[in-house]
Amino acid sequence: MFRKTTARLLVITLRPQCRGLSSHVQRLAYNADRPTKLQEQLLQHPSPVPLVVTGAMDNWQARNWTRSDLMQYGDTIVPVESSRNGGDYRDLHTASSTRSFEADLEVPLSAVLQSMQDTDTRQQPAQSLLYAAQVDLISLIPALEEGIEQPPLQVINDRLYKRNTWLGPAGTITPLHCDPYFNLFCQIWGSKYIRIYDRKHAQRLHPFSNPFLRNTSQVRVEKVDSKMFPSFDQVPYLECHLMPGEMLFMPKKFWHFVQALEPSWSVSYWWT
Ligand SMILES: O=C(O)CCC(=O)C(=O)O
Repeated sequence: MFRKTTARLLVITLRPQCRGLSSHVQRLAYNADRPTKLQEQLLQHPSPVPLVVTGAMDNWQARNWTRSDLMQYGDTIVPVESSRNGGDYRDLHTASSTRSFEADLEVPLSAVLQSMQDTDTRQQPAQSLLYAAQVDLISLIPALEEGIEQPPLQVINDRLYKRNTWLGPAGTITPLHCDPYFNLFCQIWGSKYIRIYDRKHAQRLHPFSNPFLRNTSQVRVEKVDSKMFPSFDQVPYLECHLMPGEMLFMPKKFWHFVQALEPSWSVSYWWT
């Protein structure tokens, strides 16, 4: 696989982990009168850089939908990742494999929506996090298309590789990894903390040598082991809190770490 509280609480716990050279991803306001300009702005540079685009999702009806609205599709079976105690997909491929992470489970969408509710109200903090990650939910539930607009980039029409949705509770973590695609990552509900490293720093991020995990870092960004990775905090990075209604453009092979700060729904478009 090419992968994977409230806002303030997590921001405080994340920041002290890494005192490296960090900057914020620059923000760009979308001009609805000149939609074709966006593609130029994102891709015109010989070396494109990450950018947050604001104002390009104002017409997405899905932003106004609630979890109860999605419950009408609650019987739809969706693949999920299930994690507890900070487990993630690396556990499937490493010797320290624990039962704190399971992939390829299938559950009704209602269970995911319920898990979002539980973590939101913190009624059952010990429960597993159910994350419908990297799923094309829109193909499973075509009615969702009504609330999700195709982003105004011709290149997505011409060279789309995969559309993914990411639906889950606060606290889901996608470990630091890179994908061989451009990515327009659109935030519908909730906010996410995203940290990005330039592809040129790949070797300083300690990728696994295991062929299944070569695109994934051994470093747990949320809890860096500074004895094992003493120079990790010297690697410069960009970061943002992606808010509902914002899109994040990421160039190919840029490394990224993603943590949901609130119950969250995102849609991403990967192209080659
Ligand atoms: O939102 C996430 O948890 C991960 C998203 C991601 O890694 C991607 O879009 O490539």
